[in-house]
Amino acid sequence: MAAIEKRSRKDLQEMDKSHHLHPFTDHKALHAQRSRIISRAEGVYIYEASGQKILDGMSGLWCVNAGYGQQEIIDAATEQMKELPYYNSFFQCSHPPAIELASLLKELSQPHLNRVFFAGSGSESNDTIIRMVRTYWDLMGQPGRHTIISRHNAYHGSTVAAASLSGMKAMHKQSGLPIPGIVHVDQPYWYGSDQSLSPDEFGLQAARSIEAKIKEVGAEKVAAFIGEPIQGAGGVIVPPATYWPEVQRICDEYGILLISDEVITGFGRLGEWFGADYFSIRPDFMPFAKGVTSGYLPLGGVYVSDRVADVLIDKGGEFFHGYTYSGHPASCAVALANLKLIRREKLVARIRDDIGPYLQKKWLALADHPLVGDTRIVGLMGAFELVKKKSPIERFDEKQRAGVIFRDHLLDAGVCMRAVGDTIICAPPFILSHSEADEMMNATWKALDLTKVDLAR
Ligand code: PXG
Repeated sequence: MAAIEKRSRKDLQEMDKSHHLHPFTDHKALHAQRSRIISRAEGVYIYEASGQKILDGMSGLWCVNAGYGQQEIIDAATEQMKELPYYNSFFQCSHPPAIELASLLKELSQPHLNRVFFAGSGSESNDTIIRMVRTYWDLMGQPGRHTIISRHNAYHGSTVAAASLSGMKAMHKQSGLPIPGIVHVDQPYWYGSDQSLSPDEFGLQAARSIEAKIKEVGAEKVAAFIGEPIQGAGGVIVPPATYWPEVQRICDEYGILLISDEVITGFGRLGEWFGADYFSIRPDFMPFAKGVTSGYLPLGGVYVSDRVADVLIDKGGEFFHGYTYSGHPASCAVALANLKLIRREKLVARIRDDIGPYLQKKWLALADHPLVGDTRIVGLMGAFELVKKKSPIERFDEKQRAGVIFRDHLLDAGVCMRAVGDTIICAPPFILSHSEADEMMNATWKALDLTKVDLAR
């Protein structure tokens, strides 16, 4: 018997409304409209239960990098579930998929990142890092070093600890976050600044806000700095070229651990295997999730540098931390199939040399539209900002909901992107063809024109 019953769209919406609480959702608003029911997907397209075909410009939630319907990933899950659907890696046990995956992950990353710890999600991975960072400094005889510096408007997840690392005001306001020992500094968002500095000067200034915070807190109390190479959920904030080298210098100078959150940028999205490679930084930790399995099953994890792992292993004794699903066999088998596919098909180089530059040219040309203020894109991770006036910049009133109007027109035109306020963000699957990129951009121009008409009313 099928596990999922065949039901009408209307019935599904009714049941959804009655019993299902959604993540990051205003339920009253949702119930007034009803949910979109996504019932199947293939390639770069998702299908709504009404039959509408939608080009998925967000790869699900920044994760379905290999695209939908990849048979070898599906087969890997099926085979592994038959062989060993679950076993743990506590209590001196291990299993082939986790072992194989840890070894493959090592091959893909920088030489000093030799070990991984598995989790179930990006949020869990960042929780793990907080535990490891603080344990590391305790073992180093510096138990006062527990403060972690993050950035305003960062997103590092939604558990109590990961939401504390995140720099989202609205999240902090609910439930009394951040927890103690986590502080925030400026984000490297040049377009959102008063633009009195050049991007390069601004990048240095943003990095030096970390140094100022270290001095304010006291260097002997600061354990680590965490940042997304390019901020994703915050609106695809691409830092000026001067930013990351200066952050690396500061971390080195004060002996602070550097955490590069690769949950979105990991496994190829920027046209390099990791954001740390793209920006030439040398992190002590890299949390990952999403693209490691292309979202086919949940899996997260943490790359741990030799600097930290050697101390934890040699001096740490038992590390009292782990998850039931750390290194879940089916998830690891799916990750192996997914990463082997991405490597065999050379999809990362394809982003760097082919579809990335192809999309970039068209994406940057959006700046010619009267509503588009800033355009930015690296690899297959792009954003543009809707503005009322370009120079000097005048933004739309929040109540006009320009971003939402655009997003809805775009959806009607058969393409899905996300609106973060009036910033429109896009992260399509790595298999996007040239003609699918054209389709995406044609719909974008059409939706921009319709948005302009609406906003002029
Ligand atoms: N770090 C980063 C950089 C992320 O983008 C997480 C950690 C947390 O991962 P999990 O697997 O716990 O969700 C994320 C997640 C959005 C959106 O609206 C972004 C994420 C999750 C949900 C929504 O852009 N990123």
